Amino acid sequence: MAQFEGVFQKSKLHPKPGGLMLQYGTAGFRAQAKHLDHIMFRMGLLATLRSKKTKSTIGVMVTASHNPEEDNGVKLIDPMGEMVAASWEDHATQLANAEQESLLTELENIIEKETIDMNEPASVYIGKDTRPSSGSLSQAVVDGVSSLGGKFHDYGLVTTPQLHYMVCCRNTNGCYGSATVEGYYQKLSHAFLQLTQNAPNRTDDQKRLVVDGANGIGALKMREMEAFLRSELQVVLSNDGSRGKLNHLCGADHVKVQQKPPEGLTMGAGERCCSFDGDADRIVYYYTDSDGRFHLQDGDKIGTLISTYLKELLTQAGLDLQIAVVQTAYANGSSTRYLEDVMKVTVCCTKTGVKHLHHAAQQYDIGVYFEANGHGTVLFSKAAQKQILELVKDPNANDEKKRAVKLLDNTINLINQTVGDAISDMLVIEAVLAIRGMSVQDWDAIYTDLPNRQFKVKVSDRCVIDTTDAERRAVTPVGLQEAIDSLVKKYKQARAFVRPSGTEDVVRVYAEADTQKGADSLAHEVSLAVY
Ligand code: 16G
Ligand code: ZN
Repeated sequence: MAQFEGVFQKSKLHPKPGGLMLQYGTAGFRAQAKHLDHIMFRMGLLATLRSKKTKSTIGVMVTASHNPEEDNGVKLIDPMGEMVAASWEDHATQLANAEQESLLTELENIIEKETIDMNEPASVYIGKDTRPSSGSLSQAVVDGVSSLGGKFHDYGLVTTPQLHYMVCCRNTNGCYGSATVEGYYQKLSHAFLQLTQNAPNRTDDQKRLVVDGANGIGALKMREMEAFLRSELQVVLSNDGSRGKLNHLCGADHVKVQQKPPEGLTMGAGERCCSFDGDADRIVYYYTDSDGRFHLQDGDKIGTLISTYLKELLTQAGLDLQIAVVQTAYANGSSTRYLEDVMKVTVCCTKTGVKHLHHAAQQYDIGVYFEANGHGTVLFSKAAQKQILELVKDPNANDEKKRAVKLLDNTINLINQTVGDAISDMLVIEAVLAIRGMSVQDWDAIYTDLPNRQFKVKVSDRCVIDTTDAERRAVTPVGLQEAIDSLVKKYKQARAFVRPSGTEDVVRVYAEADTQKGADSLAHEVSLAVY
């Protein structure tokens, strides 16, 4: 243990409040910022071990995404920019909950279990969002890394997807791009400008987009990026952090859950608007029509728009690649029906949480994944990218093929394949609308959402609910699913499910039906069945 004396001494500066137990959940650790100092130090330690194990750079992002400003959190990023492997989530929880005197034992357990060679070098990339607590918490991560002799690069204020991107660039020796914020802007803006050349006659009105930055890091980064876009996108930035509080009455989560526009944003009738969340890994679009009615284009609509565009390009390019859309139980039934019946694309449903969707999307040539809440991206298999690149270079391809494959190539470069990215997704959506000459209203009209309602139910122990079939059916408690089935039968075009939340101590209830009244009433009845 002598080699860890330095760790032991340093850890005393980041003491764990006795008895506090936290779990590395769907989105890492999340809690009130004041409880997290020891967690950050320990995640610095764990990231260093993970780096030694994988012989790669690992990322540590300090953020609590859409949660209130007083909260904070931390997520580890694996070598290719994806979420940390599930077995290491358990290590994270063990290490986080060890009392001071057993910290070194816990550390050694992990080293032994994972057969880590402590002589390997370690490298950790660190980023943070704009929360007041993020500065000192990311310093605690630095302390953890340094106390184990790891090297670190502190990127300071970055969006979550920017840090994922940086980690991937570093571990692929620059093949994915250069591991700097500037490199990120250059790669994305270059691809965007190439794409918009295919829509030369856009008016200023069509180039204009109102962006709600959730008073967070996304607003800051959007400002930095604007110059790179050379007026091909004219961003009207609201909730830029100069006045309002992070995520308060604004941002993607607020808009999606409340189904209404954010505060602090002026929107003219028919004007295209979008909201980022607090760490800019989610986006939703919306507009109000001339009758003042609010229309939301959530993750399902985004996934549909992008997959339709890609499918069309594949056909034009004559490429035989399988495209699939990955959704969760929350996907609106209309979107699933449209994709399967009209678009004839494969639709696959997974459990909630980005890592599940990401993993499922990796199984296809092209996997488009979006959660209804606006988190998503597109993954292209290595083989698919190779085929596309070969066709770009093919001198015998006719003009239609050439155009389509060039568009595909630039679209790949515009997409952040490591994780959902509000800025990248926004540019993809803007490019697709421009190229296809679609207004936000045309996009909205692709299909009509079934009315739906979500509720949270407080129960004494949410873990008694166990689900199967991608969380669409409850296995326990006995009788619950039968009760839900018989309630659903009372409504038209209805569907409902319950699942224990992975981030809050509640059970979530979702219902949809042919009318809003029906969806509300079904959600209410199902909530009562949960008690
Ligand atoms: C986390 C997940 C998000 C999921 C949400 C569900 C990541 C990066 N984030 O925020 O994808 O939709 O949890 O929360 O995986 P719930 O389990 O409380 O409903
Ligand atoms: Zn987020």
